[in-house]
Amino acid sequence: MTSTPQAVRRASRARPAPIQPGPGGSLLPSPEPVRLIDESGKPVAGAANHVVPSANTLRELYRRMVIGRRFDLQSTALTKQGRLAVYPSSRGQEACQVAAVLALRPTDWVFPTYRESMALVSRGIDPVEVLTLLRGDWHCGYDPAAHRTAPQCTPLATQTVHAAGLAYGEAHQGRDTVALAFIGDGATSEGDFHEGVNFAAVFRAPVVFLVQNNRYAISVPLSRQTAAPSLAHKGVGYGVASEQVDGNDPLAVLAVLTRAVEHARSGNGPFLVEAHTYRMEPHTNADDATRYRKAAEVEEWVGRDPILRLEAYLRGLGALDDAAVAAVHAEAEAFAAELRSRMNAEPTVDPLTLFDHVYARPTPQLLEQREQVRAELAAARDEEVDA
Ligand SMILES: Cc1ncc(C[n+]2csc(CCOP(=O)(O)OP(=O)(O)O)c2C)c(N)n1
Ligand SMILES: [Mg+2]
Repeated sequence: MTSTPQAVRRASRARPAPIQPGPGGSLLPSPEPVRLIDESGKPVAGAANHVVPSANTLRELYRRMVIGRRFDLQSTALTKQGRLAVYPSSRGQEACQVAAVLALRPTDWVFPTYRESMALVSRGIDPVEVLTLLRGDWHCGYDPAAHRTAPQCTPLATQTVHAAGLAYGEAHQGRDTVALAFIGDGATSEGDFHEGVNFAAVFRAPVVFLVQNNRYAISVPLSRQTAAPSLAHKGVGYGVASEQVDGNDPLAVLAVLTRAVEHARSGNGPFLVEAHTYRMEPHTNADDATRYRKAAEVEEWVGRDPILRLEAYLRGLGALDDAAVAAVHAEAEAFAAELRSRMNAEPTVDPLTLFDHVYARPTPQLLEQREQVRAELAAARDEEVDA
């Protein structure tokens, strides 16, 4: 079903119409995650009801995934050099991070968690701005309105409610914007996830909920998180069409997300996608994952590397050769080198800005505290001069 923005607007005002089933004709996800290529990059039989993205689109997906991984590696290194306070890596989740961005229009909105730095870089946001919060600053670094990207959300699942509200508001004003909310497997146990998905379903808000099931919520494995047959199955209880996909199959992730975005944009209400993937690194640089998982398990997932998989597929197609691969890697190296040198420059931070933008009219207490900090800074400067 396709609707004009006016129709979406009318539908959102009227009594909720019956929920439309998803692409498979049912609200339930496929019994097995959708796959278009296997672990060696060979096309899988029986995937005919999914549209394989064009070679051009897949080459761009590959390029952004390689740059994304290099960015991720560089960011982890920056924590070791004391340039970042903390970094949650998404190495191994490149297919989800980049395909989500490619499935959207620049006018759509993204609601990321702390783990989505790679997706944000892929969306074209300056990497230094993306890392601002993780560097320890008090703001998110980039302009959310200009990039149509909400600040990276640390309180689990709260971004699902923000996404539902924004999507509902956009539809109400006659625009066909889609909001995509990233969320982790663990965060689907949060009350806010229930509220966000339920609100979006009842008011038919055009939201795509992308659950990256990377098997862990810090040290808590999926087996201790839910008794549901899959996280995608949670959709049916809310009347939300859902699908599960092999999150390390870049073709499948892009194909499924493209359909999910179309579903939402066409006025059919929200869509829930569960991408089965794996967190290759510890939760953050501050975590020791060897305390709760075996090296053999990590090794098994190394063999499912989404980048190598896409590369093998594109080579098989004749759409990628050694020279093209080398060019992409050279571009990724240059990207990391520039990021390194910009992040190694000493930041100039005025501590007094901490007090700006808290209230339109600062409270007397805040003014008092500001004055206290200002006096302390002035005294410290005087001491430096005397020394
Ligand atoms: C409301 C809330 N409770 C607890 C935390 C602490 N916390 C931070 S990350 C995390 C695990 C989240 O796991 P998951 O949703 O699977 O996302 P992942 O980190 O694996 O991407 C927890 C419990 C938090 N940030 N917010
Ligand atoms: Mg997780």
